[in-house]
Amino acid sequence: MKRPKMNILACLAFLAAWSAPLAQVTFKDAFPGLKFDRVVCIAEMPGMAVKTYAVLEQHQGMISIVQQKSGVWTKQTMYKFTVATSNETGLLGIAFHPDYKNTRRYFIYYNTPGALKDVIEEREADATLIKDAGKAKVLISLDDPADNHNGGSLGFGKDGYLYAAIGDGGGQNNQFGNGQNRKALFAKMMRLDVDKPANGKNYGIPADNPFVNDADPDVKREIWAWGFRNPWRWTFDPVNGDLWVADVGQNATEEVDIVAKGANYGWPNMEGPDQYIGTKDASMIPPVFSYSHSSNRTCIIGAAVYRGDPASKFYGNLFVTDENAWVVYAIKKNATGLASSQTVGNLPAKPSTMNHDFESRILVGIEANAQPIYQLDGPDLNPSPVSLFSRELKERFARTRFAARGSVLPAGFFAGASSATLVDMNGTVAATLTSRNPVLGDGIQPGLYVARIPGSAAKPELLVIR
Ligand SMILES: [Ca+2]
Repeated sequence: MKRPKMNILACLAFLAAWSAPLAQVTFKDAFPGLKFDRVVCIAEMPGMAVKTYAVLEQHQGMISIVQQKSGVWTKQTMYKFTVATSNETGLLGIAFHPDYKNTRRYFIYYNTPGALKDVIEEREADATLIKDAGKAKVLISLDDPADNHNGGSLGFGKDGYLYAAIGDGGGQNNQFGNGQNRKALFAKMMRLDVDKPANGKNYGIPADNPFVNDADPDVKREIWAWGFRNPWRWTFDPVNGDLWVADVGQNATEEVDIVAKGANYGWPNMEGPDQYIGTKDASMIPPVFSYSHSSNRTCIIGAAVYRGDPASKFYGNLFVTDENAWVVYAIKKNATGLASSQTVGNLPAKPSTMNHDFESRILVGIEANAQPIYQLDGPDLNPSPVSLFSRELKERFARTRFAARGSVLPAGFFAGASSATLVDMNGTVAATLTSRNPVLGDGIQPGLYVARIPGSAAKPELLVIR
């Protein structure tokens, strides 16, 4: 058959498409039918009977509850605060107590209207867990000298302590002198024990915080790490507990830090890895990743870690984006530092936060009113079928394994037993495996199975066959 001739324009278009980097991630509406105003946090709530998110709408001062009912996403109000509403202020962070189901305790960070304060507050939900009960205790309240650089994320570490980051006070060029001042809570990552209040405060200081024994009594015992400019969004890796901070830079460089106990990340002596104001000291920790201001890239927005499918090339990657360029970065570290960084796509709208849920969906809030929440999508971003934090699942299953159809079952699967049954999600025995290393044949459809050793008291495993 004679091939049709390709004209020169078609040829050029073909070559352009072939040579342009293909976006590795695309985007979809995470909650079809719902719209939100200036979303700064999308937090999945622990211990809930159905999958539930708390979405913070910054200037509305709103905690919105998002749940799926009969296949339809619904939105209702948990609580509406009166907050400051200039650009960087508002309702900025939320974290749920690790045992939220029983304690009903949650924590928020917001800015007050009028005389500007940065407030971290403990609140309580009612028995429904999705309505505020009207009980509040202030943990931290700082008079804030300027309405920018307020940090904002809150989160609980695997150690059960509450972490909170606040920016350098604001203005520009560290004008309030907080960056390297350990007698101020501005420009710091704090670590608080919310279960053991002490010294007349509604929180305690963990005994292993880095400066609890500092000779200077004015050095703040709350400090976990220091030298930040505006740690607007940050997150924990749900698997290894790494604390990733996206710290917004001044005029030249944006940075990502992996935060260690007692470490100094350098602001304002450093901006990114470079000397800025004053002396760059060898004790100051350079970022694990940074990028220069160019091509509209001016303000880093984090931060979410993908821990869905262990076979994915993005497993363990941190995702961040830029407020003005909308480009999405995937960043991976190794034991010594940055292993790789790449741009993997471009958002369809101006971002204000990226968050991961318990199944490693990467969600993006948009800095405008009446917007969807986006979800990063693509063949390498499948959500985990197992909630990484779900206490219930961890209690019921020994572990989760992934296997491709046609592959050999992972070593050790039988744990010394001679057979195992695979039960599908309808409760039907899909297969009985009887050899030590059976091949997962075509008779077993891709899906999620409970794998159990007959007669064994051992916890069953979850097996995901792709
Ligand atoms: Ca401020």
